[in-house]
Amino acid sequence: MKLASFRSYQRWFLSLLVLFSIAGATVLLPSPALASSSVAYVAPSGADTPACGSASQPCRSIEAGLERIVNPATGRYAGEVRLAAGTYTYPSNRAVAFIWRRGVVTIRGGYASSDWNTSNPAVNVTIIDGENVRRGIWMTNSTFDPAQCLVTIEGVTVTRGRARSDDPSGGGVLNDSCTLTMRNVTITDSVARGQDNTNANPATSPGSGGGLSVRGVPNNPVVARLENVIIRGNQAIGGNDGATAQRGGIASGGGFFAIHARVHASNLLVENNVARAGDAPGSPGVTGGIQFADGLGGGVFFALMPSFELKNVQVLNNLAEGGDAGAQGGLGLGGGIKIELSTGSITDSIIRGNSAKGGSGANGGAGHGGGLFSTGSNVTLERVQVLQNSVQGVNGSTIGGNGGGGGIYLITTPGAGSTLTASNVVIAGNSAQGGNGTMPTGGGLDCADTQLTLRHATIADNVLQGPGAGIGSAMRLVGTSSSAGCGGEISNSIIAGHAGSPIYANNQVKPITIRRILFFNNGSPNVTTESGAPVSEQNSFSGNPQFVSPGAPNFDYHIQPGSAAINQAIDSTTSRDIDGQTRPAGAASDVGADEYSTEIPLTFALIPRGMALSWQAPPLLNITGYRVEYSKSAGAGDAIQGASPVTLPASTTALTLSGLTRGATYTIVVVGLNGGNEAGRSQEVTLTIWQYEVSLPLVVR
Ligand SMILES: [Ca+2]
Ligand SMILES: [Ca+2]
Repeated sequence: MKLASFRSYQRWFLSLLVLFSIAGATVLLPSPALASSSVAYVAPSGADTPACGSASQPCRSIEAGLERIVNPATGRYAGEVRLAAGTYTYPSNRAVAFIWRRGVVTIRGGYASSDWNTSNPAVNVTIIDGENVRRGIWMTNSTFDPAQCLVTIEGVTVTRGRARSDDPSGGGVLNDSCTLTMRNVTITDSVARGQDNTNANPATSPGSGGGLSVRGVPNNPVVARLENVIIRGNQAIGGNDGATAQRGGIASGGGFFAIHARVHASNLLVENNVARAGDAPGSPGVTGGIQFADGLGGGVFFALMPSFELKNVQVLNNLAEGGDAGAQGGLGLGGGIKIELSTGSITDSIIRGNSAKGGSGANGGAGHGGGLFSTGSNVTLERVQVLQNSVQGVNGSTIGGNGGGGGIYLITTPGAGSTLTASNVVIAGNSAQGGNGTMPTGGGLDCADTQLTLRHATIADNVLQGPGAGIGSAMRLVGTSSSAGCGGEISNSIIAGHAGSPIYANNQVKPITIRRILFFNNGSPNVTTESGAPVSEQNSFSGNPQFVSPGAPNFDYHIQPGSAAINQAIDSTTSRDIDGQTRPAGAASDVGADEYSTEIPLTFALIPRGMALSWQAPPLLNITGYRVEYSKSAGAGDAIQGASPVTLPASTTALTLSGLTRGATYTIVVVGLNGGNEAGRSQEVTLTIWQYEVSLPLVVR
């Protein structure tokens, strides 16, 4: 069978090069001496006078505050701007806060004019408002050396930002080559929109990073650390082309765009963002035979990233949509996340409700990778749920677009490897819909030309929709040539609730082992292969996995005590499950993402003369309270919090034990109670309190 969906994925590269029309401030000054440091105060009640900036005489604008922290000897920033609650604007064509002098600068909101010492942004809401005409924050660094420019942004909400039309990237916040730390920040309702073209021009302006754009340069990647950041309701929009032109502009990263960057994000919410390519009504929609007007990464778009690390990230309800054209509708790729030529990991995260949709045209645009689209990248997923995402190839008057990889789509690009290594993942409730004349593929996962390692996965209730029958309702595994193919291992997993044969493999795949899978409530056979496909199905079995609450609205794929999955894994080397519970519990590991266990997952860290404990309630158990028990070495004292055991209500899942004896050893266990009875317990941990206090807590799992 012909697999028309593989057309020209390599063309992505062309789109990126045009992004580097960076208008950096080119002020030639001596290299920074980051010696002195100062604080400038800014409040809505202040005034931009020559003497402003003190706590008693705050400035009114962030711009004025920034100028007060410039070290006159170097011309560099060396200090901190504190913002009192309120809304900040600035009549500039650049940004409300334009950070261009390099050096070291912190902008921190959340203060009250009556208390400049404690930032509490939840109470003292501090808004940077671009008024739909300018960026909120723009950092630029003419040296492109991230070590020359260190920026911290804390405790602010950036809203209604607009990227400039000469560089439509980073509507809310744009960072070019500054080392960035962003903490307790919300970026919302901002837009990066490419310029419209009115004549034939293949360089129709793309829009990228509606909320946030982080750009390094080749061989000098920028570092961005995001903690407790919300990116919500932003848009990257490609410019429109006219009827005689070739195509609309590409859109990438509706919420968050990063290129040549090392991104470390924890507690990041990326929600309701849109990457929507430009339209070219009446036009081919194609340049050079390959370039479509594509929407790439509705929530997040990463390209050429040496590393990324996403932890506790939620990517929810984002949309990537191709542009409309007369002939060829654009592609929608990566409704939640699109990753290109990058290496990194996503852990303890949820990718849910995202959508990738083609644009309309005589040939309808295709949609691939509703939750995640990865090309030419090395990606690790650990404890990730990919739920309820969708792809949609749209109908066309000639032919519709393909729809593939409702949850995840994997492919490579010439010269690059592609791997996905995933364990303890749930891929459920995703859908792939194709346009007229096409077959939807890979309801949960579509793997092309990628080395796939999938262990302890639960793949359930994914669907194929469209006028044509689809293939691979759970997953499709294909090669596109004799030298490239999806290959690898799928093991100790559950595949359940799929119409039709759940797994399809064509005859150009690399060797694939499908080992020890619990198949339940799917069509048959378990695996459909083209003749000659090197696919080995081993030790399959069947039985009811007894999920707790599968499908909408709960998508709870924990297994119950009677599950057929329990203790059925063979040769598992995965040490924890999706809850962080230890594998194996009982006689052997369970297949699928969940290990049925009464263990209370416990995390702890030493602090001076004590330890900080936190734990999660295990699934299924009706916990009514906790008892923290500890024993101690001879001569050691009790914690200030009380002698063992310390009893706590069910709503409390953290405890700091302090006032412990230096050098003494304590052994701790957390017991979960149901009424008076033990329902579960943590593993025991034994810790020796520091004899000498050190500044950095050692975190041990
Ligand atoms: Ca077990
Ligand atoms: Ca579990």
